[in-house]
Amino acid sequence: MFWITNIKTDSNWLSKSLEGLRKDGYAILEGVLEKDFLEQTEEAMYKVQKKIIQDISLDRLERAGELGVLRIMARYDSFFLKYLEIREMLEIVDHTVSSTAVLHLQNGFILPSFPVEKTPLIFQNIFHMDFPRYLNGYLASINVFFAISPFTKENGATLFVPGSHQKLERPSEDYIQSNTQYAECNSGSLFLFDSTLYHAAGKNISGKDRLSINHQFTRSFFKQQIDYVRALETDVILSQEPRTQQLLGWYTRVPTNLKDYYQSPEERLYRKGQG
Ligand SMILES: O=C(O)CCC(=O)C(=O)O
Ligand SMILES: [Fe+2]
Repeated sequence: MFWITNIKTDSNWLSKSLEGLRKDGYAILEGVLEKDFLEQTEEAMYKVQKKIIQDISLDRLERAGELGVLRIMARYDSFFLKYLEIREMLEIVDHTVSSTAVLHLQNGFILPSFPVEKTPLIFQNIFHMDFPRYLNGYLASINVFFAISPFTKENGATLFVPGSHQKLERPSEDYIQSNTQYAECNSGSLFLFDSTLYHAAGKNISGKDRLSINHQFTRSFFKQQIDYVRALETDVILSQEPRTQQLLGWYTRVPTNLKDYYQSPEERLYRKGQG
């Protein structure tokens, strides 16, 4: 069974995706993002890419051995915080890592095209888990990956191994080779997966960039990869929806002094029930 459905035509999209996630470690939902939102995203991603290159330099980015990864995009353009308001994504988060979950990371990808057989082998395109810990089947982390470009075999649609999630051992290379699937889908789709699922970027040989945005959400007591509360301006965080603040880690801050520690419950930096 290939778990793919369209939220516009399937009123059972949520239960189906949760079933896919549990049984095979993934589900694909089409029809989540509208055309104008996709266009805004594309424009904003290229602008952020320029700013990151200015900030960090191409040389340093190349030395990091990544392919078109845009980290902390929201620091360069708060437009990307709008993703944290997408209803379908929030419903999925609520039903998996809970309504108190935090954003572990939000990364954009402008995956470049290479001539056939010329794609460098790096972390992104070697099979891996994004949450490399097996906790006796406990679901600690999920990924929500948006296809901003259509995802095709030619442009490097994410590859994944169905059923490889929540396993103590890495599957053999033979098993990976013979069971790999492509997350082929229309632009505006969401590829949901258990972060212990083995996956990798495909090879883009289409001649055009493949754009996408990955989100990883964890239970609130895992450390974020990026401390978004410190990465973003406080004003920007305070002007967000309470749920966005929650996801950014506003209610899971760690006190540094006794005044903060002894705050009244509603003013505390770390709120009760963050489990
Ligand atoms: O770009 C993709 O399709 C996957 C990238 C990935 O898995 C990662 O960067 O962790
Ligand atoms: Fe990954």
